[in-house]
Amino acid sequence: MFFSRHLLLLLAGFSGIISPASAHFLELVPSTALVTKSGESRLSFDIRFTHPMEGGPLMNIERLDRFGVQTVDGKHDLTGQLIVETLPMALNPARVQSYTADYSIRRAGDYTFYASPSPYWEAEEKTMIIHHTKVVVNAYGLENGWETPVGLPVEIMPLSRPYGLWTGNIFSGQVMNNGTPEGDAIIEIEYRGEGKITPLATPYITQTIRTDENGVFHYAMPKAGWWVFAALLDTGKTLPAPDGTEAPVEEGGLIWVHTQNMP
Ligand SMILES: [Cu+2]
Repeated sequence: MFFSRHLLLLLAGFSGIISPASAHFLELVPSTALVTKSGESRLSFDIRFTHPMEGGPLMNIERLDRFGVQTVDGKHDLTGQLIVETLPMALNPARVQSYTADYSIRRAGDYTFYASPSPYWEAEEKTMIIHHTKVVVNAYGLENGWETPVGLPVEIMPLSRPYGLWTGNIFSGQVMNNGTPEGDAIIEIEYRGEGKITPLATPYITQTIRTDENGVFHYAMPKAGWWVFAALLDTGKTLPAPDGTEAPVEEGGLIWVHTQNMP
């Protein structure tokens, strides 16, 4: 699907494997998956555009057009909380922007955080990429909203509650394209290995599954940690590329879920 220059450069290091199969994903990862005591209630987010399994390289996020939280009270804009983080980019003398943000949880309930970066020009694919991304943090066990859509242009609706999952659990979701189920969509799945896992071969880096005709998919997560599910759609939109020509837009709906080993 994807032919990523970043990946190829990375793989040149390990055994000359050439593969077209890996992608970048927007990471929206909170400091804790569940808030169970007040000491955990100050969340900090790392918002990065990267390859989660390999833990890099980073790609630039020019700006975040959307960053907020949805609770039982509605949506709250959090773009004022964003702090730009400028980090050196591997394999390139340029520096790239990522973001961090803090958010203090004061009440029990479900907190759905969401972010949409400005379109990213993927030169190798000649595509503009936009990843609408969300993650649900539950506080103090009150379940009141994880199943409520945020209303992102492309969005994965969790059919499994997206927190409190054990390692090995199946995660089920439904892909919505402007509120309508998207059948036969491609879902890419990646574990946030942060470069600590050496994949035996490139197909292990990104898993690919297809939804059924109702946009529904299922995947069993074999390891504890953070997993991303990305529905990547060609919605027929175009945007001007840096050279001014109209380029297709890959619009993604992403959800991050966390798994925990059973003690
Ligand atoms: Cu990349």
